Amino acid sequence: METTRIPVDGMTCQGCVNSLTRALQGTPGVKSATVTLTPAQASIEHDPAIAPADRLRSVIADAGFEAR
Ligand SMILES: [Cu+2]
Repeated sequence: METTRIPVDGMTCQGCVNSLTRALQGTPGVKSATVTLTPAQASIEHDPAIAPADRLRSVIADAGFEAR
């Protein structure tokens, strides 16, 4: 298990935070995800063998946000 912090652009409200949290937590290999607006980022505890950082970044993009 590994923790990765990814800055996220495009979130404007708590609804964005909630939907991104759900998308990340619904991803296989993700144990937990904490998303905040300030700072705008996602902190994700994940198994990199199942959910590598690249996969997490594409989940963020698919949810409509931009992983920096
Ligand atoms: Cu929003």
